[in-house]
Amino acid sequence: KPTNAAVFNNWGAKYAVQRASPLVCPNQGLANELSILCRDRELEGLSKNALAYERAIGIIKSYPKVITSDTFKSDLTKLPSLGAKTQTKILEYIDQGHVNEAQATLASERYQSLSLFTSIYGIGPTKARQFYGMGMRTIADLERYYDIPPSPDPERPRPPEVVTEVLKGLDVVSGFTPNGKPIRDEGRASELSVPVGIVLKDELDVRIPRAEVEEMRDVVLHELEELQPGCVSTIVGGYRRGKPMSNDVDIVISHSDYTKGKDIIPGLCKRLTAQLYRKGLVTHIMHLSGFHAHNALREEHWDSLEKALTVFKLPPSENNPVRIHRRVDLIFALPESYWTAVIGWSGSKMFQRDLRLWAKQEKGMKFDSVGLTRRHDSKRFLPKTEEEVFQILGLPWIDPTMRNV
Ligand code: TTP
Ligand code: MN
Ligand code: MN
Ligand code: MN
Repeated sequence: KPTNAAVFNNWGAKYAVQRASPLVCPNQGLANELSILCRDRELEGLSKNALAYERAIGIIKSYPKVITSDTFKSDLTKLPSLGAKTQTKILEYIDQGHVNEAQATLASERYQSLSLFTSIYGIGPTKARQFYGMGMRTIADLERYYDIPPSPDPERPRPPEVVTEVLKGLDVVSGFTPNGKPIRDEGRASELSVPVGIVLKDELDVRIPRAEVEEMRDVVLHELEELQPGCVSTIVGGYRRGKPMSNDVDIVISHSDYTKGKDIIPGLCKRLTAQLYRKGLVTHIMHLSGFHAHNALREEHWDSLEKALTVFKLPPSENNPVRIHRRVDLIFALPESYWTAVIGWSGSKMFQRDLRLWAKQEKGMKFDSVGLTRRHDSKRFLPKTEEEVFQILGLPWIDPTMRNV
């Protein structure tokens, strides 16, 4: 179904869900400069400021022409989501092709270290600032802190066989005992996910091409079909928004039988993860719902669906004798939650945030990945397609590839 034509000209609209936002926009350079400032505020824990930048960037991402002094004056100066400070920065960009503060931020030691630390799985802005406050600046500092043997050549990533060796030495808890029983020690796995993230950083930093995303999906679904026939699934996340390269693979899984699915889905997350672990496909479990309740990644667990956030490694093949570790997120939804789960996990983060806001403020409804309900009487909607979710919310259809806000 094609994206509703009206949303291409709706760049001034208040909510991101009313606008088309392509992967690459005509003002991508400006969006990138402002993203540095947004990221900086996030790293510093200034979430309100970060959100203000995110909103401004959102407008720019859906603006269909190159911004000049003239179009800036005629189109953008009156928008409430572009405050005075942001407008000054946009003008700087029009004049000079860069934003002074963004360049200064990029050059600062603090921004560089905080970005580096948060690029590691399991380290968020708060922990990164703590480490910085303790005087740490580099990956080598983190390796010393966590007692991880340093890379043989600090200039180069560890070769895959060295990575495997170091991981063994770390006595990493994968979340399961060797015979596939979940380890009950709450929080233990999340503590351990940081050193795993450090050792695997170089591998996890490598972006995943679409063909490999699909290959990983096929392998996961093959195991799933053996365990539980009749499941349905969609690759969501950046892949579904059309990104040529992804940071991880996100798959929403449900069951084709609407009635039986209610009994089949609960617990399937653990069963499949254990199966993948036994087969050596999943090497680490960073988070498993119901397994450890509290950890540093709390903010990320923004819904109550069963999910496994894992590290995955494809078996070697003829064309690819050496495989590297990849991040795979498996999300399980009851049939009645499938389409809201697919929408929520397709993102972008901003798109799904504004979907919740739109539902609440404009429609008196509650949207999340689990479902769609009317607030005043708690009536639950049971959408049978993705389009139906948009219809119920009174929104024009926007293709996933136009949700890159
Ligand atoms: P991610 O996998 O973190 O991001 P992504 O798939 O958009 O991009 P990539 O992996 O290539 O970096 O999250 C998947 C989707 O889940 C995301 O698009 C939106 C949703 N999501 C949220 O809405 N809030 C969150 O805090 C997270 C972590 C994800
Ligand atoms: Mn993703
Ligand atoms: Mn993910
Ligand atoms: Mn957790």
